[in-house]
Amino acid sequence: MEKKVVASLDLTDRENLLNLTKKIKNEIFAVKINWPTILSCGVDVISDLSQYARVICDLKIADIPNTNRMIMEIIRERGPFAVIAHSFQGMDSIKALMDASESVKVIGVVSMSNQGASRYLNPLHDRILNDLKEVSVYGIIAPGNDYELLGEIAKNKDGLKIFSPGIGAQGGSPVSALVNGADYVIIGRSIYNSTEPVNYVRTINEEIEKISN
Ligand code: BMP
Repeated sequence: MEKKVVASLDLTDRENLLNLTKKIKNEIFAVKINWPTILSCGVDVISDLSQYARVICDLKIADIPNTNRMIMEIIRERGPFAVIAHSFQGMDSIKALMDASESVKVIGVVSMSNQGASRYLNPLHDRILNDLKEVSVYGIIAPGNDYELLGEIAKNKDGLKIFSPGIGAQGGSPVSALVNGADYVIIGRSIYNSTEPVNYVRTINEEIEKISN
């Protein structure tokens, strides 16, 4: 069965990050890295990690089309699987990323898992999702700790892949997120702060296999 866990390895030490990636790579769909990792380890950490696993660069890119294109050109040379972009800034910016992406997939943020997102971003989820479907991104971000919102988004996702953070440290459960429509669950601290990260992910994979049968 295809693995459903995306390990959000928000580590700032390159050796720790590479070691954990090597240990965990067969148990996960992808590794996600964010600004703390890229700012600490340098942009080439993307190509270093890509030797072992699919890499999702969570840069939440949110700029004008020309700047988005420049960012994508720098990232794509390092061979990641996907890049996460914000969507609220408009589809011209998303299209610029996609035009420059070559084989890199674009994942757009539809709604977020933090509490403050309920004020500005999350009420717009319908409009953002419809626009992202029109430009045919590969995937979207929707919260794995708000099952009602996740379910609403999932109903309308058509062919897009839903990646859901907010699992573990932020209260969501991997199984509940998948049952409510996530295609992949993004899990960070609960994995990399675990004393036995590989066993921890194996246990989650076993729980997921049970609901898939
Ligand atoms: P953790 O499982 O440790 O809470 O990490 C979640 C990861 O997903 C972090 O990298 C965070 O920046 C990211 N994320 C999130 O938590 N909520 C969102 O709505 C979108 C995210 O990208």
